[in-house]
Amino acid sequence: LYAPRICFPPRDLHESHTDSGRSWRVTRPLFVTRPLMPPLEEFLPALKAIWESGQVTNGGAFHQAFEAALARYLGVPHVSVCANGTVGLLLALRSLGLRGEVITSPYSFVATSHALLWLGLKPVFADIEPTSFNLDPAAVEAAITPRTSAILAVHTYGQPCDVDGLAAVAARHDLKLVYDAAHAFGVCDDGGSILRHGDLSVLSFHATKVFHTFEGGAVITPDAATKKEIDFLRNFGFVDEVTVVEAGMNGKMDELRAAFGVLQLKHVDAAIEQRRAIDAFYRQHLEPLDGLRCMPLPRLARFNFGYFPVFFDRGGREVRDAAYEAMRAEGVMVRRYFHPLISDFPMYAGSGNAGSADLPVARRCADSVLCLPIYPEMETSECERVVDSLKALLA
Ligand code: T4K
Repeated sequence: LYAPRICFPPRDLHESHTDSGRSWRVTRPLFVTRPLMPPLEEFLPALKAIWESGQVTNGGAFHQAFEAALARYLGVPHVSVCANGTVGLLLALRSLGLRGEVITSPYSFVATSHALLWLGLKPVFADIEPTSFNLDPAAVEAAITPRTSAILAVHTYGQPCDVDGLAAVAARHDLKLVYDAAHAFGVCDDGGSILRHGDLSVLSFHATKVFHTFEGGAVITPDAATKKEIDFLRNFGFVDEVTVVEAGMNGKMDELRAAFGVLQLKHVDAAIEQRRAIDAFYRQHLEPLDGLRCMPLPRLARFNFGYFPVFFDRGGREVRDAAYEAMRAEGVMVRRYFHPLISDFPMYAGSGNAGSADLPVARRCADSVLCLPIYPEMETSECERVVDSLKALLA
């Protein structure tokens, strides 16, 4: 069912019985997302240039151009692009020289906390707020111990965290503050990009994101010196041919993906507008439904409409899971982002607050959430199919 759209039809189609049980209805599966793919012809000149130059990685012309264009687009001073969002998290956390415990969200993709484990840091989970799905600053403050060195917060579904609340907690306890902004490409509050908050922010450019480079990511840094540090870490710690100043890794982005990123920047605004229309369609038809709650639309200077989570507030996990199974059986490939909670995975058993009793809001969200398909090329008939499927379930 994950076959890409270009597959020969039989693998790309979903079949289900009609009421009679004798004939077949053939429909295309609706994935939770589809990557934004600009016209191939527009990418060919870049491919030709890469072929001709022979510079395919290690900070070539497209890499330079992408970093500059991205910083301009996002309205941030410095950007270091990298291999993927997970590597971006590793580079960012490592650059801060953290020790001991880091307070983070259990309601996220596993990469958030995995980055901490990879660096030998101990995740301590704190509960989230019920409407933003982001770390609750009061819960964060309650989880601080003498061993805490940082907060790793997530702008879940692109909704900004309580950045002032978290900054105040970090300042009171002298903690570093890093944002996993994997979902927050292009999101702006009244002061500009939300990526300016905290010590560092990290984007993901995975194929499933609003803006993608197949795989990719970026660390947003506040000044040139910090960018330099991230860039050393990204390239084995090399300053020049004979000077290595850090135990760096290979976290680089190659020329193909950088060139694709430059092209994507030209198309992403139109894609976000298409997403906005789908978001509005869903809200119009789903908000009146009894038993279902849409994520509140954040009041922001700019949002990216990357996800459309709905919550089954009545009946608990059984009701949500039944809806998940029923919709997928019809080819509506909803996802449960984020269930299970990260704190439920076995490698987090020794982490702080891993017991569900300490994380009631996160638990409730994980038990009730379904993320609906949303992507730029989604047609109105496909949105109707999702809405009809939900209405039938709730009737
Ligand atoms: N922090 C947060 C908060 C994150 O959400 C993520 C990643 C990260 C950090 C780490 O960033 P990266 O290191 O990944 O850059 C997906 C993504 O793999 C993952 O990047 C993302 N978060 C997470 C929320 O979702 P899956 O397991 O749901 O992916 P998958 O392959 O099931 O794809 C979902 C649907 O998208 C498919 O049903 C079909 C469609 N799809 C997917 C791919 C890969 C396509 O149409 N084409 C494709 O090439 O994790």
